[in-house]
Order: sequence, then structure tokens, then C-alpha cells
Amino acid sequence: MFNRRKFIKASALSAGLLAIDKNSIANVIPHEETKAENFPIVISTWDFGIAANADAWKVLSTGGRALDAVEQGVWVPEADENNQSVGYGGLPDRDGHVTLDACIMDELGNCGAVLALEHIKHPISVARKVMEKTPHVMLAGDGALQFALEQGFKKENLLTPASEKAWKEWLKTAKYAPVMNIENKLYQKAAPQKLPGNQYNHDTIGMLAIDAKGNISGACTTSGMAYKLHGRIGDSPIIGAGLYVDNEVGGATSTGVGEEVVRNVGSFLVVELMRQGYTPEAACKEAVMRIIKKKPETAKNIQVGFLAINKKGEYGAYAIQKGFSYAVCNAEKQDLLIKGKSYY
Ligand code: SD4
Repeated sequence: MFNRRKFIKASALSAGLLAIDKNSIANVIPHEETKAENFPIVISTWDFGIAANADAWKVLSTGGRALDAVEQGVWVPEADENNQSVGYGGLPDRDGHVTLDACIMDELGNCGAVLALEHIKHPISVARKVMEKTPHVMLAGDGALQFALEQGFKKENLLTPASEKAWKEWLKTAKYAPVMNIENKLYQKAAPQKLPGNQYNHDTIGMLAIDAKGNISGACTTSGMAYKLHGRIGDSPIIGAGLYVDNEVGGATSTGVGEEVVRNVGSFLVVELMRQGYTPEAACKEAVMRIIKKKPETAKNIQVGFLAINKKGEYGAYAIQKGFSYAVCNAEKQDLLIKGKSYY
């Protein structure tokens, strides 16, 4: 039988993070709704959230600000060339451009975003600069790149040989048919899917943290849907869709087919439902149900997942399809929770 605990240990080892205790004590547990947790705490989407949380935890555990924690946490998948759905090494659009979407939001309601940014390894940090150094919220495309270079970011080639190879393989048929939950290796193991050339890999890191002062921040970063049309923007850099934080209430983030999240302003909806008293999981579920209700035929074949945390530190998630995983880290634990329950 597949040993989940062993898998997490293995992934922590292969990530070269042995020195960080937070990575070697990960438990994998079936998702259940949670009670209030102690601050600080950080949660993030998918299996790669484990390593990202570990770096965020370095900030949170030393009294740092949630905003710094989420920025530094998501640097991990952004820099990981083996992660083909975030940052460097991300799968390109159908024309071969790696275009990155990211946004960040702090406890004061400040936010910044970059859309379809090319050649910069850490789009989240450019998003933060947009927030802190300009009167604007979003910069896109060439303008975002120009701004990044002015801010001292280095221009790099983000298309790795592995992603270029996968793209060229995809070009042979150029069929656009994303496969769900590709990042969730545990789920793949349990329900193997055929992945020709690992072509349809597409998942985002969304991270939410509460620091020792009880302040909430969030970050969301992705290379978006693989082989998208050039110029396509997903939900991930859209404040209210891919990410939303209200320090009075909580925060939410999303992953999956961004078009459906944008149509429903998903993360804002989750936070507003929590304001009305919904638990994080109930709020995520209601946001998923909106998507399903409006487009039942579409929803059957796509994945969208929401992850949320409230001011008390309660967290929860819900996704259209089962197999959505998220990582949770605080002083007591480093867990990976897997959503078994789902609408389908
Ligand atoms: C997007 N939401 O660009 C992102 C991609 C993603 O699982 O998260 N896929 O639509």
C-alpha cells in the first residue's frame, strides 16, 4: 500500500531541506474541519506548499511579518525548476513564452500584482514592489518587465530545457486539454493518470499567513495554464479572484481553472462569506458551489480549489474534484491535508 508518511519524508529529502525540522515532521492526514490554531501559522496550496511553508515559517517563527513570510515562502516554488507550474521552469504559453502571474496583499489592504510578466524569476517580489513603490495595483506585460528591470531585478531565461521539450511535444498535437491535480503526487499515486510528456501540468501556489501579532497576508503566484493563448491572464494575479485578505476577517486563495474563479470573484466571495459567519471550509464550499451551479457541465471536467483561513486561525478548503492538497505549518505541526471530500 502507498505509504503517505514515507512519501512526504521522501519529498522533503529530495528538496534538500533536511536541516529544516519543519520538513521532516510532515504528517499527511485526511482533511477535516479545524479548530482554532495558535499563531503564527501559514497554509498553502498543493504538496509543494510543504517546502514553501518551511521557508515562510523561518520568518514567522522569529517574529517576522506575515507579508515577508508569504513572499519568502512562495520564492521556493518560484525558483524550483522542477516545478513546472510556478515561476522559473514553468510551462510556457502556446507560443513558447513563459508568462507569470502573481499578486500579494497585506494586512492593511495594500496589494500589488504583475500580469503576464516574462523573464523575471520572482514575480511575487515584483508584485510587492508594485504595491510599495507605485500608486498602482497592477502592471502587465512589457510595462511590468520594464518596471522590474528599473527596480533591479535580473532578466533571465525562464524556459528550462524540460519545459521546452514538453512544449515541443505538445505542439505536435496542440490540443488544449488540461489534466487536473497534476501537482498532487499523492493523488496521482492513488489514481494514476496518463501524462504524455507531463504536458498538462498547471497548478498555483496560494499562501496565507498569520503572524504573531495576528496580522494576515497572502501571496499567489503561477505560470498559469500551460499552453494558454499568449496574453491570457488567469485568476492568480487578480485581487479578489486568486487572492483576497481582509485583516478583520481572514484570507482566501484559489487554484485551478482561473476563468471560473474570475467569473465568480472567488476569493473575495470566500472572505465575505466568512465575514457572515461561515467557517473557512463552508465558505470555500459555497464558492465552489457557485461555480458548479452556474456551469454544471464545465465544472464536471475541471478543478477549482479554494483555501481559506479566518482571523481565529481556523482554516479549511474545498474543491470541485477530490485530490486537492494543502500544507499547514505552525509551532505544533507541518501537515499536508488532502481533500477527499468534493462535489464529484
Ligand atoms: C490559472 N489558477 O492561471 C491558475 C492555474 C492553476 O491549477 O492554479 N491551475 O488559471
